[in-house]
Amino acid sequence: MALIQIQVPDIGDFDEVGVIELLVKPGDSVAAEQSLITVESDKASMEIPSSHAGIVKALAVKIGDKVKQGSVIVELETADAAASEPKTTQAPAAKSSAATEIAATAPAAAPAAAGPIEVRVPDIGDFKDVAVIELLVKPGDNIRVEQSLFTVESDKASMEIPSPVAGVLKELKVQLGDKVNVGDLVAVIEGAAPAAVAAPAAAPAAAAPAAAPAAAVPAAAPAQAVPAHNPTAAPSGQLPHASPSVRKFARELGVPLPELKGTGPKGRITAEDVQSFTRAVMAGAVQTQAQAAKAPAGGGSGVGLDLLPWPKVDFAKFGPIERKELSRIKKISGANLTRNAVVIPAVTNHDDADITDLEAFRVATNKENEKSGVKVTMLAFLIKACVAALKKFPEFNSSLDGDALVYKQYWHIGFAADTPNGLVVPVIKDADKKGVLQISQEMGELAKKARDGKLGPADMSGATFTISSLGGIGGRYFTPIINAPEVAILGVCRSNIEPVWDGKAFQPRLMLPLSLTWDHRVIDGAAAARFNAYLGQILADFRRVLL
Ligand code: CAO
Repeated sequence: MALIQIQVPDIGDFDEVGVIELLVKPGDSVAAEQSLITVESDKASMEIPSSHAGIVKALAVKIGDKVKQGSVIVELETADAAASEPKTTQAPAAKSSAATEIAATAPAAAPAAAGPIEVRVPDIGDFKDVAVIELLVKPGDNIRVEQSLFTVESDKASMEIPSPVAGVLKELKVQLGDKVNVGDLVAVIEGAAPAAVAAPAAAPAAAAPAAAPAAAVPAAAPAQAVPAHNPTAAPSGQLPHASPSVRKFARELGVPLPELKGTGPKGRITAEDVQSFTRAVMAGAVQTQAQAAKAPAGGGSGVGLDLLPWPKVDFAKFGPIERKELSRIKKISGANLTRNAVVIPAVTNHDDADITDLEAFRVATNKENEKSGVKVTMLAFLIKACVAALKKFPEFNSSLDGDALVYKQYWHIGFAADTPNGLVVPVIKDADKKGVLQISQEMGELAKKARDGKLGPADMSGATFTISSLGGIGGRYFTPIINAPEVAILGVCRSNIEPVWDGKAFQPRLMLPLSLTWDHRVIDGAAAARFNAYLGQILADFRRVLL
């Protein structure tokens, strides 16, 4: 074991930057390269990663502190047995230095002559292919020296690319989503007359969080920020004050950050702000500017849920607490689940299927196939049975698109998989064309990939119907939430031997509890009851799949 001190690496010409977010706390185990804190200047916010893996012993900074190169931020206990004396080490510079270099280098390239001037991406350190996430100016705008032209973002830092010269923007050569690298031509500026070209300023001084990105867009060119960022709810001309990870989270959910009021220090927008805004929009309590623009004249129905604010409780008043960030998967799936729960008029039908014979067949098949290494699971039979029911009741395999229903001619079945980081839904594609053995094998592979965090977007997209099985764990019935834009989901719990009346006597039968949740805008109760009944018949006698 060794105790090391992680210091702020070289952050270029920034004297001091404000700590705006603590991403770890004492007792946390961190991986090498895991972000420890977020710092912010007026042009960039960046996460400072750990140089080593280990356990956080102490945080040497708190929110609002100013740090600079060499400031100790964290004391880390590493597994390294070599050193017993505390030693210091700088966090890897590559993750955080780019932002400062951009701010420092671009203005340094300032030419003083009039005429078209090509602006190129300055040295952005080790970053490659950073994405353009915000355009801050448009052709025709008058640009001042050091005025930010656009924002780029990596997974650890977001940074604004400033203009090295003053003049009129003739051409912006990048679009949202473009990836840029050092040296790329990004803009052409018609330089002002030499007298008017301001001398290149030194690298922007680090600013207090209060003056963070909000102050980065000069007042002279306020509404030239991205139009979508110009709602009445946010002060015009201000960029939302949020860390890169929060910006990314908001973008993934389609949340317009400028419309949020930050509750973090100095009005910074936190991940929780993004979540509660999403919840409020989904509940109809709040409208985004885009929604308001689309609403028919005279407004909507006028029956928003008018929810009370989320209760704010100081839990620590009542006993010891520990605060843990939600995993990335939970943050994303939470917002999706909330939308689906709030928007869809969902109803759940519960039923039981007699799987006595099917289970006997499954056990026998597994005995026969013992050597093959593939275990046939009940879930694989359920997938096959659901495909048969979806074919008989096609509206369960559809999606709503405005006033139309899209019937899919393919049967891709998603299954909920529990992983240490949260719930994911891998998809068995073309389940109608596959046998139970192949489905079992694919499911095993996908479930392993899910647990290892290796599922790609292709593994999780395209489902037409989802099954959520808690059969291996327990329970009787539950009410699964539909995975929009699908219109139904089947929840399955643990089978039990139950007494079933056969007309003469009670017989012990293995009964599987089914919970089918369906979208009442597409499906009605009778169809749902028929779907469950048909599914039950197939599971009771699997030969029906062939009919
Ligand atoms: N009734 C009784 N036993 C069942 C059963 C059922 N309905 N379904 C599975 N089992 C048994 C299996 O036979 C197996 O027993 P053996 O080990 O003795 O053979 C055991 O339970 C474990 O099954 P499994 O989990 O390996 O396989 P699975 O096909 O049931 O599930 C998977 C695979 C990936 C779906 C599962 O691991 C999982 O993640 N389940 C949780 C899904 C979830 O969280 N849903 C909730 C979503 S809403 O929040």
